[in-house]
Amino acid sequence: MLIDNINLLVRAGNGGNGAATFLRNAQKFKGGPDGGNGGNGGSIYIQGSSNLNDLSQFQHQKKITAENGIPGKHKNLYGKNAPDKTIFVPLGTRITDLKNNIVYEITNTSDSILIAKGGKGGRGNNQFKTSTNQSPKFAEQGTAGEKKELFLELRIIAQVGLIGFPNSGKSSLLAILTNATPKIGNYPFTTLEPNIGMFGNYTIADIPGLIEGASRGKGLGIGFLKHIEKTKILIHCVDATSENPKKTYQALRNEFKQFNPLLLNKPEIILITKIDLISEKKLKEMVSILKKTKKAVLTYSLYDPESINVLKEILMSELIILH
Ligand SMILES: Nc1nc2c(ncn2[C@@H]2O[C@H](COP(=O)(O)OP(=O)(O)OP(=O)(O)O)[C@@H](O)[C@H]2O)c(=O)[nH]1
Ligand SMILES: [Mg+2]
Repeated sequence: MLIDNINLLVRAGNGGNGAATFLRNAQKFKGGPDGGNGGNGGSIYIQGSSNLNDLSQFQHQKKITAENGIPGKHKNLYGKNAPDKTIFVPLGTRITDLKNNIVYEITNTSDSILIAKGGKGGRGNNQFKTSTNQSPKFAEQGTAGEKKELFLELRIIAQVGLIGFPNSGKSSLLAILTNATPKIGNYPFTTLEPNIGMFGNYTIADIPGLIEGASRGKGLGIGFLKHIEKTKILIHCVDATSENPKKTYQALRNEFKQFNPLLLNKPEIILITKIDLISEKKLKEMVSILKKTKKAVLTYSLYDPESINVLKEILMSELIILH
């Protein structure tokens, strides 16, 4: 199961305390202050990784901590800084800091975000020696590391999104275009979680079927639309056997509008699927009706290799143009 959201607690390390000690040896039984500084606590960073596909790594580890800095010691020994920690998350992860609602989007592998800063080590008493106070008895405490409550949510970054009513042939299409092997079934809502496949260097996301009223929670809801917010192009699958293709098409567009109207502006190919099941006359009618949307309309059947090749070629050239 694809884990696409999770709550995570992160705690950076505390700074080590400074030491309040005095030099003591055979010669000097009452020497000067020699307390060293404490080390800094480890900070926690978040970075994108292209090797991760979902957030399942956090399913059993909901709290991540960095080590505390080591306290300072006598003989002016500094405590060690604790190592920083980096948490890797899949590209497309949106992180919300729940206390202040600051949102971070992880879209590449190069940026590293400081999410929780380690505490500063305290200064030892040696640092507080002045002309008027040669023997300070106090040292600074290390400061606390930051704690954050985070909400992580995956918004898949695929270049192509397959959308459509349940049973319209989306998963079958993903299996034809890519290396993916999604479950295919002759019943609605076969797909319960998005499937991802590679089409050349591009990724295609097959989204669970959506129905009219999905924005009000019907069917599986419209939450899955978050996974196509970042796609460059949509393939809107319309089943050739649907009674009123224009209405079917518009019904889904209305659901998009409820979720995020920007989705309506995405480049889109309308793909009439399962054309082997209808007459040529009916198909012609359907194409001309859907062409009124001013979108590219293609037709396809699993059993027509020519239609698959045309689709592949057009999709690839669109992707290259949009790159
Ligand atoms: N005749 C015919 N059947 C097809 C074609 N493409 C898909 N199918 C069948 O249609 C049914 C639904 O296919 P899926 O690929 O599971 O459809 P889906 O859109 O992913 O469905 P959900 O996951 O439920 O949203 C399956 O029985 C497929 O074998 C086609 O081109 N022609
Ligand atoms: Mg499916």
